[in-house]
Amino acid sequence: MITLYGHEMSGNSYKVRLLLELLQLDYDWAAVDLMQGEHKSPEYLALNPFGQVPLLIDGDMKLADAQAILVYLARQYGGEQWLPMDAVALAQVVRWLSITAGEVRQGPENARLYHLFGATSINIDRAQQKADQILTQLDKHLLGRTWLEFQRHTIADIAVFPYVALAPDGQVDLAPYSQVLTWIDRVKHLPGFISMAGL
Ligand SMILES: N[C@@H](CCC(=O)N[C@@H](CS)C(=O)NCC(=O)O)C(=O)O
Repeated sequence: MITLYGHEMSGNSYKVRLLLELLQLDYDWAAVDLMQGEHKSPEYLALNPFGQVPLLIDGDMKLADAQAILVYLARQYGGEQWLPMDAVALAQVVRWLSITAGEVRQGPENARLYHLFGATSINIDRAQQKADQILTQLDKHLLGRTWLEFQRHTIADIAVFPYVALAPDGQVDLAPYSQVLTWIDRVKHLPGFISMAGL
């Protein structure tokens, strides 16, 4: 049995839920109350010493980090469609997982943390600038493409989608990025798609 520990407003938790749903897998959802600090409780830290969601347990396997979990689920239950193993193709997908944890986090994800959750330690001007940069690049990349790579959806799309689509929560306007908007709509029409607040 699969159990996903997460928070309903966490885009990182959501991207794992999204893939679980798209793969039509059964799983239990274990809500972790981030607002009450449950993720820093001794019980939760025993599961994930990083004190973060998401965390996935599948039988004896315990794995933290949204991108790592997407890789696991894709290979364990999804196969070539979601994560190809050819050296070049694999690297192309992993590039987007890296961009998600880098540029997307520094940009739209941090802007959302600032505006929606009051994370005032974030430099909002820098987050806005980073958001504009990555959205501009993404828009250019998507021109003439249906999905991020290979003209089919992979975990690259699932990893990048949440914090890009949630950018308006961080007062980042998506209107100038027409290719990005079209791609967001395409992801929302995948069979089995589930939404979250803000999408
Ligand atoms: N690298 C991790 C980051 C996870 C992460 O930042 N989770 C947030 C919620 S979206 C969290 O648990 N924040 C609480 C904290 O870091 O104390 C991933 O991609 O899953």
